[in-house]
Amino acid sequence: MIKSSLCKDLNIKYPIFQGGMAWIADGKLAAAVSNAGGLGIISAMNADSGYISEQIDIARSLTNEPFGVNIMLMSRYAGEVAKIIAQKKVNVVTTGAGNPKKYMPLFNASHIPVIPVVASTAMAKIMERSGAYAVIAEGQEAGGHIGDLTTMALIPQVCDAVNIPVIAAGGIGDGRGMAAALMLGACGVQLGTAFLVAKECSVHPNYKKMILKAGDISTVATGMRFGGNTCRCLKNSFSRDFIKAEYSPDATAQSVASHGLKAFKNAAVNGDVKGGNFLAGQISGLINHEATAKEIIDNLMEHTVELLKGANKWIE
Ligand code: TUI
Repeated sequence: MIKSSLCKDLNIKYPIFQGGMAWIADGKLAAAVSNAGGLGIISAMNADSGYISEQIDIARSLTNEPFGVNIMLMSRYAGEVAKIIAQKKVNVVTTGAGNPKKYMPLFNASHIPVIPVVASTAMAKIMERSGAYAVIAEGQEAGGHIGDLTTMALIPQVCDAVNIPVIAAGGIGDGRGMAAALMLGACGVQLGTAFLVAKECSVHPNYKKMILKAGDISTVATGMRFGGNTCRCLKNSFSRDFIKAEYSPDATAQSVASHGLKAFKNAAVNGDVKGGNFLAGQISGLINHEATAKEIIDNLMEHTVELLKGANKWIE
């Protein structure tokens, strides 16, 4: 068993979070991860509070364990979603793609721990000052919206910068990644891509097939030219056209910002192999078979413990 303050504070068995993947992480997947001892997370992506309310009810009907909701801060519904989360007393809130400062008083008053995703030490310190319970420090190996630093460089620097728990994300796909993250100073991990192929994940089967087929160099980051909207996804004709459009002389930051949005849903819901934007992390090449959320978590824990127990093989 791994000892982590997260387990006691959040009432979870293992310090493993499932990432709030847009159009993918629903109430059914979150409940399966929570039932397996991790922290399942429902993605609020660009949906309104009605959808989130429904997904919270679905998760509650499938598990008695704690779970969270991820608010995507660029969404125009972020405010109404925050209110529903507070009303329904969801156990944990994570946030992504921005600064959640204006929602912190609401969650602090409702005693809901807030765990923002950060991509820099500066943002981690701002979040600590705003009353965040912990931060998820996410490196650019992750799928979806990403910052500039790698997990290897980001985690120890964030751990030195703040006195709240740090959860590592980005590039973690198995026990080796989890053990390394703990060695870098994190007290838990968040995995997205690895849970995308969970049997309980309702994403379109074409999405799962593409992850299972992917290798080490199958992902690319779009939106790098203007910054602020960089997204990692699988290479396909959508990503090639995106990068071509991005680097065309008449491209602007605005034209690039809105380019990929509709295509997330097209990938996750319709499985449109050519026109979809298949968000995925660099560890896609490590994911080779479908398994239940419980199998994924048990395997992860078993290998992490085995590696950490064997770590003194390096000491003479
Ligand atoms: O949020 C994610 N990944 C996502 S969200 C998403 S849906 C989407 N919809 C519209 C536009 C963009 C995305 C697809 N993938 N990951 C968490 C994450 N947050 N990664 C990096 C960050 C981040 C980056 C900068 C958090 C804070 C931040 O601070 C910027 C600031 O405000 O200074």
